[in-house]
Amino acid sequence: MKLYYSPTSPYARIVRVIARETGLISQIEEEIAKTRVHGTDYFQITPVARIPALVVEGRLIADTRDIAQYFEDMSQTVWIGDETPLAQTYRQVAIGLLDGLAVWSREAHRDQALRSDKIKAYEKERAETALPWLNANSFACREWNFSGVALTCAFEYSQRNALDVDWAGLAPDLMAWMTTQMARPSMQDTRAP
Ligand SMILES: N[C@@H](CCC(=O)N[C@@H](CS)C(=O)NCC(=O)O)C(=O)O
Repeated sequence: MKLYYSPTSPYARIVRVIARETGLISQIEEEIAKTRVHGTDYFQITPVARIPALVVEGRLIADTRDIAQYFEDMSQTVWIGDETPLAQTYRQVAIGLLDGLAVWSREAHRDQALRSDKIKAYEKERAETALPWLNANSFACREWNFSGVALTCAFEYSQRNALDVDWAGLAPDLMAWMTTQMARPSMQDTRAP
């Protein structure tokens, strides 16, 4: 199977980490996809040209969560599993936080004249609201599962893109836990250069 990614995408990193943790990486060819370029050949792989995308025997899986679910099924390990209602909400908030950070980063990297302070401020508010919630609920959900991987990737992504969020102040317990996860070989192996 072939996994399309970009070295800086936090979404791709989630499934690249899980691929390594499960050992499935030995069956996966990873290829850097050319996104956000007019006329890119990548549209022939996936009609929405987003990463990550996994192609297995001609079948396209074009969503992070669904790729993780596929890896779970293939490896008989649990990354999403049968979630409790709280664990499900936790995952949704974790990914919602990451979605907001991605918008914020994209905004921050646009041409200076096009950047919107309003959008950046709103995304900062979203992150600053999500983090205390994630911290408060982490007693039940702090696990090296899909949400845990997503949050750790989201943290490193926000650091790399210099997004001004006080993770340690807003989510101290979560931060302490993530710090130990960042040392995992799967995280080191997928860290953006
Ligand atoms: N909902 C998608 C989001 C993936 C996503 O937004 N990926 C970004 C990279 S971080 C992307 O492909 N961007 C290229 C583009 O927007 O054209 C998922 O969960 O897989």
